[in-house]
Amino acid sequence: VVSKSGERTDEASAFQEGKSFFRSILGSMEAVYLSRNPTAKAILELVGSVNNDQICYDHLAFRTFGVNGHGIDSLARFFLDFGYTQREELKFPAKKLKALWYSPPDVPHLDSGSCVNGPLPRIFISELLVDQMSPKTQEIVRKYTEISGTGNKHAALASALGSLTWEKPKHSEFEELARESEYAAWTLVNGYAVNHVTISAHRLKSHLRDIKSLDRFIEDNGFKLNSEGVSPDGLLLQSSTVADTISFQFSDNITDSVPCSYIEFAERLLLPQYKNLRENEVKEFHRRDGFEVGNADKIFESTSKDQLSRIVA
Ligand code: OOG
Ligand code: NI
Repeated sequence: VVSKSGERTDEASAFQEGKSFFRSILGSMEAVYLSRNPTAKAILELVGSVNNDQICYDHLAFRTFGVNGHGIDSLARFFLDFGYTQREELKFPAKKLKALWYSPPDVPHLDSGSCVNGPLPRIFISELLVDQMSPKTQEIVRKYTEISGTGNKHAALASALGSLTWEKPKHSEFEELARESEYAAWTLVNGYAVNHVTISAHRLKSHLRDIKSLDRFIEDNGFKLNSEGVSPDGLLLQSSTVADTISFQFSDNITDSVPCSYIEFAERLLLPQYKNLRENEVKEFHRRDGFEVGNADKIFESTSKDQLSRIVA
């Protein structure tokens, strides 16, 4: 197996043998996501059904608690082990969050795969800056990450199984976190589960390959979008649905609905220096890469109460 730079890599062969171990794990993470989020599942099926299209994932996203080794690094290790490269950091001071994104290894993929069997996705991992939270919130987050013990070393496994690495919290603890940070409350009940997958609009073959058409198609089919954003350079266009909710049984036997995951759409336009390429010459690296704080700031709110109540209302 030969990479773009022309060398033979072990890394590449780790992805070549049929359905690789790495892809199996991504597949388990995706299966958890699809089983808990009927909207995401329906949208993936719907978009894929137009001209029998293949879906490429632009990225998968995860949330973590940035405290005592339970933050971004706990999950990033898995992706780094399989050849991903750490890229830029994004800061969200008002939400007390930071994020890092990771680009996939340059491995050839068989053109026949869809979703986790398509081109490897970017990975976006964020963390709550726990030290900056109120004492009450810190106390709850520290309690559960301590209960987790060395669970942080098995973050990818937890994500693939759909298990929390800590015990279920009390309802009042969830509510307490939700008052200060929807992100914290989400992470307490969802742990390392996939927060969203993102459909790569420009890699669709149907007319949905521009995000405006895709957004309209999603809304015409009865789904609500939460946000639409364009990066300042105009080259990264993103939109997302409102998260599904799931019934969650708390440790004190109270059952309540909690936000689960949503689905996102991204269109990456050609970088200016490549805009005269013919369509069949265009590769992903000719397009705008990375993420954008302004877009992300709104996308984070896809799991927030205000958004969820919009669907119920
Ligand atoms: C992540 C929100 C940001 C993006 O693509 O910029 C994001 C989250 O909700 O955890 O997904
Ligand atoms: Ni995203």
